[in-house]
Amino acid sequence: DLFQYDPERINANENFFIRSERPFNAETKPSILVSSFITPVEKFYVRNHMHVPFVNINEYKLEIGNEKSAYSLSYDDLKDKYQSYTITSAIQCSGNRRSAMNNEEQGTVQGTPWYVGAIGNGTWTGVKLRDVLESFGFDKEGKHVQFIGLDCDTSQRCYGASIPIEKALSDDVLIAYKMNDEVLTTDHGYPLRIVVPGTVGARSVKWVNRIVVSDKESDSHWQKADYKVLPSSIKQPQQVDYDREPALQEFNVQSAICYPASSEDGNKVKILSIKPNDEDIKNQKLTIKGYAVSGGGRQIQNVQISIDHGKTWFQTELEQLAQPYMGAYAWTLWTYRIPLNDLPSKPFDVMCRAMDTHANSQPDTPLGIWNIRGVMNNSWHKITLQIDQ
Ligand code: MTE
Ligand code: MO
Repeated sequence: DLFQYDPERINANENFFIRSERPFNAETKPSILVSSFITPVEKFYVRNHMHVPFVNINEYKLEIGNEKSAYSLSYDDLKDKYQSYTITSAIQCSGNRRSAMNNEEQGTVQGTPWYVGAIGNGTWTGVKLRDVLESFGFDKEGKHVQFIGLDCDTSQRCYGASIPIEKALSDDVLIAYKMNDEVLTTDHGYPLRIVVPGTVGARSVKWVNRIVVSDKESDSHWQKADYKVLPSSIKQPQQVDYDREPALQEFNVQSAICYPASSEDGNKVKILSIKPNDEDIKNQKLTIKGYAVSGGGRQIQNVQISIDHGKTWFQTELEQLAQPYMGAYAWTLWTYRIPLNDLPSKPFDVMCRAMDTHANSQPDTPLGIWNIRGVMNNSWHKITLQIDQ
């Protein structure tokens, strides 16, 4: 049983909408996402393609090399011999919000039907990939750095991904051993995981076993034939010349409404009936909350909401960290309070959209960005509310 080392997941149904048990795929419920700036470990979404691998920490060695030579580091070596750094960064699956890409005109997309919760914001402590590569002299060769996980199927195909050498040698890519100041949990990659901030989650390889500097990208399925935005004309992934399509790296600008939210799976809720809470009644305002984030370290400049399908927009209040230029990897949380008197008595739509500091904004519908794998959906997020007075 390959799954025998999957952990017990306490309160999983309280924290997550579970998309599959084996492998375990679970997204954080929206109201939990906005209840703290740092997503608690046990509430952070989990995206596993296979089982959780068993690791004997006394025998574990991280291999670092190229096609010709390899060195290895034990868990303690890695922690003792290199300086440690902590960064705050969101990790977002490129399939986040995939389910909203399904539409009648263009069809149903393929993959795990995530609502808005395949994202979390954590602090990551580890050593810089660059420092490790430099220490073995691997900083002046190769075009890509590949990461190979310990999770392998019965034909020894292991999870893997790669990033361009420029990103790998940047200041920001970590080989992490802590998440939110705790030792990594097995679901999030114990003992070591790669964290590639600002880049789609698929490149932040968990349970990393080998790091390979190469002229080639990873030849794993998840680099070569998945996590690509295919042309919208492609309705069957088998029809594609995958080598022509680039592997996703940085993600795009994204935002979502997370509160109010239903306790039911957001994918299934057509109209969300709510009663304003005591505080809202006292203030005569309805509180709306959500998150926003952009890729590549671009900071969020503003998040706006509309209740008239985009004719007028209200500026929300942002909670964000002061972060360096092109180093804004943490997400932004936002809040807006709409006067209760301004709200229609019939069901109405609330939409949000974010803009980053490079004026990248979100498309109003998924029509222009539809792709069969349903990745990178960043169209305006919409919920339909009915206020019960
Ligand atoms: N690394 C390994 N070894 N195996 C995996 O299945 N899933 C990837 C990435 N790293 C994966 C992996 C994907 S697609 C995502 S979105 C992130 O891990 C999810 O990280 P999390 O489970 O810690 O939230
Ligand atoms: Mo992912």
